[in-house]
Amino acid sequence: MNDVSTAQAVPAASAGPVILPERKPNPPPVVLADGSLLFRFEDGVEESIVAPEKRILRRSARVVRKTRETEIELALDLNGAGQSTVATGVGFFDHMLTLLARHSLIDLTVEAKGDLHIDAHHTVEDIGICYGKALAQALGSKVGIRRYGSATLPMDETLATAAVDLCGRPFCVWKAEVPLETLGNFSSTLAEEFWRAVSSSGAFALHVVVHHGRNTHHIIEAIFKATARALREAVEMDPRSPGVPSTKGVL
Ligand SMILES: [Mn+2]
Repeated sequence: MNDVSTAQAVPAASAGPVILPERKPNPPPVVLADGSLLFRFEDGVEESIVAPEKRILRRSARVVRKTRETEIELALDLNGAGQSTVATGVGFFDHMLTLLARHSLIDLTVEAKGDLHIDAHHTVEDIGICYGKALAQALGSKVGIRRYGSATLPMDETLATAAVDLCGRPFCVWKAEVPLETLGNFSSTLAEEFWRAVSSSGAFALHVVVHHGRNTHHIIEAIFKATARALREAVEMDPRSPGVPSTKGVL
């Protein structure tokens, strides 16, 4: 789908940037009772984000996004314990999101109603957009984080590597041969769609390499688990390095 608003980081108060939509909402954003800003766009897309000064928990974020294709409410907490409540209507994807939370220790709540009568494409991609936005929002100014993370992870016959750099620039390199197969109502091609959407709206570099593997379920699961482990490392606070982890001073 093409109605994706590209996110832009705008420096703001202590809790870090609010990721504002790039295009102009119409009418102007409204402030909701809980302090969230609600943006409405002419094509029917609605997005709401929690203003930093209203955030109760640091390093957490909530994104609500409505289009004619999907309605998604997603919240995450970087200081989590790996807990999740996930209901997307796509069983295999629920399985992947649950283990993403578990192995990244990023708590995750997702409630999605998508146009599954067509297929799972819009639902999976739009959840990726929301996950990326929430990640960027929760990271804020990125002071004190490790920034880089990588993991090589075996799952039976499959070996996958994921590496991330939370650098503020979107880039996704996908070197994975995933057999064409539909797992429940999840097409195996959607794994790449999801991670491309996450890295793009989260503005970070993600490299995924599958060294070898045969079973489609194992290959996709190894990718999600490796990326979860890489993210866990990258978002973690580094006690030896208190500032922004960049020689530029800004990420
Ligand atoms: Mn499994």
